[in-house]
Amino acid sequence: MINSTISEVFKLEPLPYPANALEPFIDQKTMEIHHDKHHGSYITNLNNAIVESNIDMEGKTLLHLFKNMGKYSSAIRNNAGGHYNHDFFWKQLTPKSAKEPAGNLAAAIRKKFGSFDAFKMLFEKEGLLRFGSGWTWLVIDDGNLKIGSTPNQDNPLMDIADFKGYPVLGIDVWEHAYYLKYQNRRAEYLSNIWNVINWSVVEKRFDRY
Ligand code: MN3
Repeated sequence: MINSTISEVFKLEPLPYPANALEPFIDQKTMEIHHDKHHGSYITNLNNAIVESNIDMEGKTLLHLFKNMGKYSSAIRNNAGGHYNHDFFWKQLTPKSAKEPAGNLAAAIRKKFGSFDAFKMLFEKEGLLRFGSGWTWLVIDDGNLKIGSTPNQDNPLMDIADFKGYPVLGIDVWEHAYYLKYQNRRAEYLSNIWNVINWSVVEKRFDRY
């Protein structure tokens, strides 16, 4: 049962590496503002919206909200998505990237897209096609790998998403993710992001599916 005296349902976890660890590909200032301010605000606003909407979160995860998102307000949609997506994003980045996937995921990518390079090209293209703010995803849907994108803070787990599936890789293409270093050059941000992907995290997501 929701207790209105509980002011924190969700909390901001620290980054799993120092804020400057992903330089030169993602700069320290961007990481600090993006994590502390943007992600922090999504969590504060989500906790407030849960109380205001009187949603019973006892024993429930964000997945419960995503499966029923059609019933909730845009504040819940934007901020629950914002919290989940950013948590997902930080955890799949690392300064010690293997630069390409291995194991089952590597084999599945080759089978579906022909090669890892062909996959990267399609993924970057999808990221450029997303007009305005949103996310680009690699998902598994019914056993198939698919590339797609969602607007704003939507994600493929939401019942109302126009692109659905189980996410294994998700890249933030909001300007706040790259503007300080790359300004309008989203293509350059996307081509550089491969230098900091934690493929072992992405592989584990794939293998868990
Ligand atoms: Mn963001």
